[in-house]
Amino acid sequence: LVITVLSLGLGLGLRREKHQIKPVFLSRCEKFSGNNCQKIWDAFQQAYVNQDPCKVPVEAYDPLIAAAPFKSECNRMLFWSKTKDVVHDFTEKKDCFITLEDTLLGSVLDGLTWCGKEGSSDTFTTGCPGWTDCENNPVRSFWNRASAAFAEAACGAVTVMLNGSIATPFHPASIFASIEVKKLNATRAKNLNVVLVTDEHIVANCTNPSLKDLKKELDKGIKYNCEEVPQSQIEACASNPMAPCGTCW
Ligand code: N1C
Repeated sequence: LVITVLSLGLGLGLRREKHQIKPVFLSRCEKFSGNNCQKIWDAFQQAYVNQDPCKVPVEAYDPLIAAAPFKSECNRMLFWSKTKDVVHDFTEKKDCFITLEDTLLGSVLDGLTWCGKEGSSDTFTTGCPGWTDCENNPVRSFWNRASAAFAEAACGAVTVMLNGSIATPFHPASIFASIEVKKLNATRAKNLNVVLVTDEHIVANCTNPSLKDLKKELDKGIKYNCEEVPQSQIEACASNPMAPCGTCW
């Protein structure tokens, strides 16, 4: 009996695991019209299937990015770091900005975990390396590659929401600092507007040393601006359908 229950449980577990991510990927993908989602799935899978899950380089996702490229939305692109919840509350309610999660690839893979295994053609969703377990894991390499491509497409005035409730709003280890800022190109991006989101406990303001570093790292020619904005003001503006985009801060 013990063996039967064990093998039944194992069998169910494995079967569930095998069939989890593809239907989620395809149904999320189908919400964007005019794409061949099966082709995009194939390009996704080839990046990590049958690979050691700690040896998936960022370039493995080049064919995926090519299959579903980001289009430039001048003056509307929004980056973030440690402000995901307030950012997506705002973008869900108001059609002012585009984040990576509003694009096909970003929305399809947001919140998912996946990896392959050497000698297997399956996609696994459990037992995968965590973000810091090894650098070249399939999830981390994807976000690094997608973030680079998204930032390369940025043009006009670019906005970033950073967190004023932490000591280092522009943290060197973040994707925003280590990848996106470096990909902003002055021939396309003209301004970087930092919205420093604050709550009752302001830990960092616009004079924060990490923001001086951000200003220094920008490609020459990109104009820098920083504004401290209470989170309550952003939430109130998001909830007011009459408020035009330019009036939230
Ligand atoms: O490391 P971060 O923030 O600075 O990354 C955020 C930055 C944004 O501007 C996005 O364009 O990089 C992009 N990005 C995502 O869109 C994204 N969606 C989900 C980066 N990471 C993303 N995730 C997950 O959030 C990812 O698995 C990683 O672990 C976090 C990074 O969030 P962060 O540290 O707040």
